[in-house]
Amino acid sequence: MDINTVATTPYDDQRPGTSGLRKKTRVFLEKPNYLENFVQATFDSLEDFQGKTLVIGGDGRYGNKEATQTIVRLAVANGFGRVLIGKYGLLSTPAASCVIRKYNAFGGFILSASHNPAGIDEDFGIKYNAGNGGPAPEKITEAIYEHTLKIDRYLSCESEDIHLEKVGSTKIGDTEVVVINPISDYAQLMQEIFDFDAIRELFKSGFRMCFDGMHAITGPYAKAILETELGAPSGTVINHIPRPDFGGGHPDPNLTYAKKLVSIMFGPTPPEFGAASDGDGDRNMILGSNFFVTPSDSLAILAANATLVPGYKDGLAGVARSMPTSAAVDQVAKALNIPCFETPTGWKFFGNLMDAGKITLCGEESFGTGSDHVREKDGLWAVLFWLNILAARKQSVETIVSEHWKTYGRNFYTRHDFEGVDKGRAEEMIDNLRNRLHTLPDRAVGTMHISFSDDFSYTDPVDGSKSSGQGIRIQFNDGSRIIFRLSGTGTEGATLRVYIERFEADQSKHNVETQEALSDLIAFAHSIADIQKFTGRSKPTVIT
Ligand code: VG1
Ligand code: CO
Repeated sequence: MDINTVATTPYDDQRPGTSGLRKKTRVFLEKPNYLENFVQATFDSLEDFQGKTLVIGGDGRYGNKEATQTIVRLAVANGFGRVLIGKYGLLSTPAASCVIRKYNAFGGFILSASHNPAGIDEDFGIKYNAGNGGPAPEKITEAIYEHTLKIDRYLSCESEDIHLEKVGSTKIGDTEVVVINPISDYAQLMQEIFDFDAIRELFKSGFRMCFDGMHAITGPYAKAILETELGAPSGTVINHIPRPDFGGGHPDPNLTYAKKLVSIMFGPTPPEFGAASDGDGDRNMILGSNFFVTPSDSLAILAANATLVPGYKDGLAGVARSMPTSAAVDQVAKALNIPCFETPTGWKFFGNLMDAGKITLCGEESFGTGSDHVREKDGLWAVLFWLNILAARKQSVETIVSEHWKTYGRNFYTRHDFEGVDKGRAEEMIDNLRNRLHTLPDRAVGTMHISFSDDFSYTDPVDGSKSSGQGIRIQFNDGSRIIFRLSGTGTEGATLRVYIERFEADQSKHNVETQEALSDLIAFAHSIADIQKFTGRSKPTVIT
């Protein structure tokens, strides 16, 4: 088999963002060698992978299969010994992480733009995960970017397309290419962690739930695990067939985009439990009957109830949350007397902490929760965790949450997104705020005052690497916080995210509506950052 060295020219726009390289699908299709350059630049940043295993899988979006075939050819030409591919080119993000770990792979590519819409006019993405199953750390993503700026050739080979529809193994040159069942390894891992018997009993007793696959990757996983394995009635999983355009929807599991699920859970006869996941299966939204669980609260509740789950019965080594995530889990860590780490946004920062055994659970406010069972956030895992708790406590979702607030206090929390704003102006706004940070401390807002403000930077406690410019924080003396940062996952313009939090210990004040409970802080955020002046918007596009 001949290996070809193909001449190419570099692009200057391939720096991986919060979660890999995301662009309009047409950019991948129309810019010559756009995907090849990124994949070769990744290989060029890595060492000693000859003869080793590479995993490839994606969320099934438009372009997934073709990209898989291209990557196989590059992997063969670059000397990988084995390539593992999910059937049809599919693997949810957490399943890819599971497969990389289980088969001791060198690393893997995940083809996904997560919750971003899919299709020829929407988004595509690719992300490299390392041998621990987690997103490549900044050291590697920066090296990849450096290589994309100077690449002048890539290696490929001429070979027939792989039959992605059939589980089995073939050889191309010296490389073994194996198409695997994308569900079974992941399903087995879930069975090892959770009390499947208790959850089976729960469904047998008449407990009902609705899971929204949003026409993305988790549909088949949820069908196999919830319905076939755990005995939930057929029809429990809705929108379960993955489509290349995600059914024209926006597979972002929140109150705005998971419309069908929300109409069922807030309708006249809702089931006891509702959940949804995103395009690539790593996010989760948790609902009770007529009740929404904030992701930050969900993380805290999983931590507080972890010992009810067989996989965590011996307790937690520690927990971590991204900086803008509410401090609800900090309260639980304090009570459990375990460490709590605060990392920059994005899953890549949790990996080192898990590899070093410092944390067991972690999460983000953006509907991401996970543990050291893999090195990605995991949507269905979070749903099973909740089911395990519900089976053990035999209480409603709402009761579990309000009892949690009673014990630990409530962290009122909201995120306001200003989508599609002008990038230059949004950056100016952040710069302007950064330059005024030193003037803020001691400033009074109502009965509170600002105790400190900074531009968050993080030093990894394991390898000492430093990440700066991770978000403007304004902290008040009562624990309230306002955070400003720009999204790193968009493909058009900029998205400004404003995160607002207030701690309330007084139980009699726990039932106030969230936006109302935070209204003074919201108003202050608008005035201190001059949001209207810089973005032209007086109101956010999405409120979570
Ligand atoms: C967003 C979220 C972040 C998450 C990232 C990837 O990033 O805020 O918490 O880790 O998406 O999630 P940003 O930079 O747009 O705020 V996923 O499910 O899109 O891989
Ligand atoms: Co995702």
